[in-house]
This record gives sequence, structure tokens and C-alpha cells, in this order.
Amino acid sequence: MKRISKILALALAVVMIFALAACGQSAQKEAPKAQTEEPKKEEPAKKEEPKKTIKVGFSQMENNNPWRIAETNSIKEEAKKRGIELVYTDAQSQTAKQVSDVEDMIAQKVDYILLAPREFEGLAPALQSAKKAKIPVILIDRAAAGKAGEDYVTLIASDFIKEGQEAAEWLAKQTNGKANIVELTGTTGSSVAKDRSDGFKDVLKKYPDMKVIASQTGDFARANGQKVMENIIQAKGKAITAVYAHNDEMAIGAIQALKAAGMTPGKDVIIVSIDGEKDALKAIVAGELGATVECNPRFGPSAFDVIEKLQKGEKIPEKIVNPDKFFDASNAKDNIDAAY
Ligand code: GYE
Repeated sequence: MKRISKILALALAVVMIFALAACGQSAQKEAPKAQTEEPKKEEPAKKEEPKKTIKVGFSQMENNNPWRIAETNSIKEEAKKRGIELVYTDAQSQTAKQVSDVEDMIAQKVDYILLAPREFEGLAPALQSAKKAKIPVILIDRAAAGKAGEDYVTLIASDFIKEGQEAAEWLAKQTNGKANIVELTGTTGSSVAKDRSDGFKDVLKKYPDMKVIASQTGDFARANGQKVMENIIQAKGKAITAVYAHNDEMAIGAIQALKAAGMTPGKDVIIVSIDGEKDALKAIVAGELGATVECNPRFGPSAFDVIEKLQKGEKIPEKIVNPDKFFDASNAKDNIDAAY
């Protein structure tokens, strides 16, 4: 036994000597190579880089219309462009899910949160959790209850009151201040539906012969807009002379309902809406939709500009208002290609 282990130890020693020699050789062989690959020396610095990658959570409320999809794409594209890691969630039209989505992001330790609030109320628990975790929240496209600079950093959005006012002024001109209007409102409880209604009705005060004869929610969706319009047509029939839809999708639904009822949109019934999506511009060219107030969904550049400013410690205003255009028969065709 002793002899056998002695032999084994000897054999092992021989193998090790050879192995060491081989190592030395390959190290020698590779030495010149290693010298030319100088950046290798900087590896430790490189390793720190991933820490600098910003991780941003984007809580989208839903993705059920072209406007939303354009917004989601804009955020995703811009994050990619800037090398920012994005954690994306879709609340599927449920405020409760939106709260838990934000809480998940906090657990994932994102550096910032972009939040597109479905409803004005109901998101306080999410905002509080983010505040506790010291994660800045930037509201985009709709408002939520809370204080800028305290519960969230800022709100980037269009001026919805102005949008409603512009729609009303256009309609007043088209109808010589005389119209029986059906209002198709957006999501109940959203800041945008309230403001677009308020702005519109504000202007109507100047025109006593312009009346809202029915106002119902179509939840910003085409199919709902169509269904609601069908019911209103059944109740009001030919008395309807105008439609104000809080977004293009519902306006397009209303156009379909009017046609099905044997009415001619653009002639019997003048229609105005908001957003500026491709289908709406096409409907303007077709003479069915009168006009649409633009509401720009491309939030990517402005949202990530805010984040980069926060990174540098710069001050951010409490509200950032998106500039919007106006589309009617004079410019719809020229803007179709650029629309979403
Ligand atoms: O007009 C509509 C969308 O919040 C401004 O929501 C946004 C609105 C937009 O679903 O189409």
C-alpha cells in the first residue's frame, strides 16, 4: 500500500510539473497579445458602468386605442435610444391594477416612475409608496390627485380645457352658433374627461342656441362610442345636429352609428373630436369628421428629458404643457402620413 501511494504521489508530481510548464508556455505565448489588449486594464472601471444605467418604470393604464399604443411606443423607443432600462406594465383599464403595478416597480427598485393615471382618484397609495421609497414619479398625459413637487415631480400633459374650448369654438363657427349636440365623454373619473367637458361647456355659455342634448361616456373606445351613439340616436333621432367626442375613436364609432341610422355625418350632423389619429384625419378627408384638436401622444422625448434633468439635479416646473395643433379640411391630408 505504502509503495502504491508513493508511486501515485510521484505520478501526480510529474503531472503537475508538466501542467505548470504548459501554463507558463501559454502565458508566455499570450503575453504579447495581452500587452496589445490594453483596455483590459480598465476592466474594473467598465464594470461600474451598469450601475449608471437608469431603470425606469412606465405604468400605462391600458392599450386599447391608437393613441395609447402611440404613447407606449414613444416611451419604449425613447428609452431604447437613451440606453435606459424600462420596466413596463399595462393596468388593463383597472385602477386597482395600476396601483399594484406601481408597487411592483417599487419592489424592483426602479430609479424613476412614469405614471399615466387612468383615474384622478385612487392612485394615492401608489404615490405614497413611491414617496416612501424615495422614487420620483412623473405623471404623464393625465393628472392624479396630489401635489406637484411633493407627491409627484411634475405633470406632462396637454391643456385639456383649451382642447375643449377649441372644439367648441370650431363647432360654433360651423353651426352659426346653433346646434343640438351629443357629447361623448371619455373615461369617467379621469381628469381629461372632466377638463374636456368643462372647456367645451365654458365656451357654450357664449352661444345660447348651442345645447348639449345628451352626454354619455364612451370610455374613449370606438366600440363603446358606437353603441352609446346608437342608443342616443334611438332616443333623439333627427334632433341631433352635432357631436362632440372627447376622442377620435369615439367620433369614428359615432360616425358608424349615424351612417347605420341613415344620417349623413358631415352634413346632417357636424362632428368634432380630439386627438389627431390617422383614422380621424382620413375621416376629415372623407368629409365625415369636421375637425380634430390635436393631443400629442408622443411623450418619450419630454418624459426622459425630465428624468435626465433630475439626474443632473436640475429643478423641474410643476407642469409641462404639450403644444398641440388643430386639424381640419385645410391640413388633414398633409398630416396623414405623420399620424399614428
Ligand atoms: O385623448 C385618449 C386616451 O389621456 C390624453 O386618453 C389622454 C386621452 C386621449 O385614451 O385617446
